[in-house]
Amino acid sequence: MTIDFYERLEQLEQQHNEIVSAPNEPETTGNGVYRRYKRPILTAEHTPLHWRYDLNPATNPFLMERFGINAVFNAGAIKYDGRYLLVARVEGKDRKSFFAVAESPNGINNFRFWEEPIVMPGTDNPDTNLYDMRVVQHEDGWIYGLFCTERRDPSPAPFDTSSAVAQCGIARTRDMLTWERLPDLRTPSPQQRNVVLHPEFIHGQYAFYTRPQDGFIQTGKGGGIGFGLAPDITQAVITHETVIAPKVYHTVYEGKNGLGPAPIKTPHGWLQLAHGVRNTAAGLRYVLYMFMTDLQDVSKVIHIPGGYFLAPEGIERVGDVSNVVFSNGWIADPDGTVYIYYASSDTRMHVAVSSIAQLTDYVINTPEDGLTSEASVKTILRLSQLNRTTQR
Ligand code: M1P
Repeated sequence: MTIDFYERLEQLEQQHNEIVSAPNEPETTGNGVYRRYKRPILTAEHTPLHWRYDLNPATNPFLMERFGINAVFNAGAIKYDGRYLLVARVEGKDRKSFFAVAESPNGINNFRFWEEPIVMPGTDNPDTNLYDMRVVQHEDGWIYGLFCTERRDPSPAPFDTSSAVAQCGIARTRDMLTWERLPDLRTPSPQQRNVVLHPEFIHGQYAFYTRPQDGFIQTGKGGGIGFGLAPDITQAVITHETVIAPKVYHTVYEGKNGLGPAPIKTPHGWLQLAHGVRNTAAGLRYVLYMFMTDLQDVSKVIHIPGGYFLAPEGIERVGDVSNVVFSNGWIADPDGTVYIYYASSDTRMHVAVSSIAQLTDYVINTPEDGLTSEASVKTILRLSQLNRTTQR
């Protein structure tokens, strides 16, 4: 079989261009808290053709894919130089993830990947897999990327090829292009994922939200959101880790509870976005929920609405790991608009748009989870009673 190399190349380029320049529209009504945008904003198809194809007709006469991309998800986010940047987790068909920056002029569409993925320097203990970067502009002047570094567990029997150890990798940059790798965070916990750096010094120290776990999959006695301080980020060691938001029976964070992006400061407190996990007959279900921590004591939860903030819907429910939404990036603009970037089913990225005012209202005024069916009914009765007496 012969193909017309240049005709196929033109088709591929046209298709790619249509995907990255597609318009995006918000859903019509929304829930009053945020509005989802209809199209996914980053997918495997958004990745540049020159990452995937050898574009030389002499060495690739069939113009076949040489390096397949499986998914683009779990992106960190930052507004840099007036541009909306996502540091996406790009996963090859070989299962390995890496980081790559995609940029948009408006935060909701036209996300284009930069020329090359990020070259993340290693440590003495080589990483097998890197993923889920939280990007934060710290008041020390650096932009930090905290991410999960996964390595094979050295302890199990040789035939066990799936046990892994997850730890928090730390890197920093000033230009989003070149990254300096620092030693991994050390904590009292055997495993860490979903570690987030607080943007401000706390008592003159670097403050970390952690997610201690006993095993790679099994949370054991961990699995909630922890907090700890480290005096030096170049040798970050947390000696005292306390759980500030635990897993709670019969809530959306019954199975696991992990922080999403770095918090956003408001006059009322720090807005926090997190993911909660529970087990079902169909497997784990990941949803997003929110809470607020105190301005003076950033480890103190002062408001926590009941239930989920955002759960997978429609196409979001299907993918490599179905029934999952996950967020590790959001951007607050000076006018108060908040762009919430979330991934669905470990496959693609989406955006939902809200504002500081809406999110603050949501977090402060949504009733807490009463933890029983009876309490839920009482909440509805209170609301219903109020509505009967309210003039419209
Ligand atoms: O597959 C769902 C998510 O599972 C892990 O998250 P957590 O540590 O909270 O269970 C991560 O691998 C994450 O990347 C993934 O989206």
